Amino acid sequence: MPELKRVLVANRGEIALRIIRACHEEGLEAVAVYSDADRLSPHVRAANRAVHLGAAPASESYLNIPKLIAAAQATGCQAVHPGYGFLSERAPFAAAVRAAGLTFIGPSPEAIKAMGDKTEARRRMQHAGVPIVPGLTTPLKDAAEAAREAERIGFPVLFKAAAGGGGKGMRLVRSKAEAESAFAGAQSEALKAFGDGSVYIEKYIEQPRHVEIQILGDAHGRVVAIGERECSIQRRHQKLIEESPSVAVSPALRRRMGDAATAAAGSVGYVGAGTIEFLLAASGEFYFLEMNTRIQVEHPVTELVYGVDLVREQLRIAMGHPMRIHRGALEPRGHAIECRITAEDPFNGFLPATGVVKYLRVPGGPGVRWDGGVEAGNEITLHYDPLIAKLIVWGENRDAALARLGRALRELVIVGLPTSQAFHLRVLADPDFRSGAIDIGYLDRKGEALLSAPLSEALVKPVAVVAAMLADERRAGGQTGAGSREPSAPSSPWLDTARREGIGS
Ligand code: MV4
Repeated sequence: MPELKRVLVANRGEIALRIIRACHEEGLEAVAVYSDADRLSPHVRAANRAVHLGAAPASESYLNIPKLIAAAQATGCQAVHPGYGFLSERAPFAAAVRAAGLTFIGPSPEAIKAMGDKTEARRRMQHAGVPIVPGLTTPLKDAAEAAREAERIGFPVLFKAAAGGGGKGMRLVRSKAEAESAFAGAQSEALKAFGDGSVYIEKYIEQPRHVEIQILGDAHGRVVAIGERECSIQRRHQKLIEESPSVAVSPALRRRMGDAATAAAGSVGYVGAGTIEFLLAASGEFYFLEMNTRIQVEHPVTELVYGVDLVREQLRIAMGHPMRIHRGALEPRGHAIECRITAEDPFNGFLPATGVVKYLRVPGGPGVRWDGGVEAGNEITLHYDPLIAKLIVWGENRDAALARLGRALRELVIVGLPTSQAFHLRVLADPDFRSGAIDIGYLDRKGEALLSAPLSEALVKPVAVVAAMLADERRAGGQTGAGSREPSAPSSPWLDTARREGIGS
């Protein structure tokens, strides 16, 4: 049984802070790591100790395996938590951590590798009785075979990179005429992106939802499924909004998908937190897509609805504890929704934005959770992903959660750079989103229309946020004398504008 006292958190930003908090609640010390760009980041101060890794580029810092192992050893850590992204799904990292005599807080290198190879994953799922999308479970040999198989399976089909994930090296083919060149395109893109040009073929499922099942496996061979997350609101394979439960999943379907996910994880002897992604077709049929062998960005919606702390469970599982969570005791309660607040300009093609966060007012109150990794004064650069924070709300049902999300999004003020905030408000106002009539094509179809709605926030917003800032300043320190601490009822027309535009309070 590994004795755990101190954990190296091999990540940055909000997930590093999330893991440090879990360590502290579990009675463990946390050691942070940071790059030149993150000297002032909250995760550095939250940890018991912090180790500087090097320059801002990830190759010099958060992706540098020898530096991370050296940091863990120099600070007397017994374990390494990889978070998500960076090295979290690299089997060689998990193996290097083990070889250094440390515990990797996650699955075995073998499980990571098996699930990272998409055709091997499909073979294993087929063997475990998990439904997979019709198609092949081995790579195609050449363009002629690709065209033959496409005809046999029936159009439309998808060519996918075996080493892939995330949509790279993927080609949709609707007719025989396109098949050979699409196969070649997928091959060369896969080779460029992954150093492996292997491509396989699947039947294309039209307008499905992306529904994923959270699982936990312990070191004693037990696996439980902890409900689903609806993740269809995404743009170019980046999720923007996630929720649990999915409006499309009945209790009976939840049980079937949970059983499939449990079998999927069990088939690779999975230990730790993981996610089984499914496509849920309009027909109600579901198909295994991929397994993510890490804690995911959107894990909090599951935590709020199921009353579990997934990161603490990861730590306990790594310590060899048997799972405390039992299948029979897992019932969803209420509804949770997460919005990713990113440094991107939705009005400019979601162009990644840079700059200093000059002012940050975080929403609060009942049912609101803010998982952030940035505070006022921090600079957002292009070195890392654009996630500033996740705003997660809980309500007793979906309507209550939607109302709370609108309220919380209107409390949020970020000054200094464009963010996705205003876009979330527009999605939230959309009747299709509100009714749950969504699929993976939702933002492709609707994104533009949402942005060209009548408001001209691009002009109004700077004025509104300055007004909100001034109001905050006035409330915080601009008044003297007894009795003056009551918040004054703001009567400025600028604040009225700010309110109308959904900025400030
Ligand atoms: C599919 C599909 C439809 N049919 N496979 C996209 C990324 C990769 N992880 C798998 N993806 C898809 N695979 C079949 N057979 C549609 C997608 C897809 C998608 C899946 C989940 C979430 C968003 C998506 C956006 C576009 C396409």
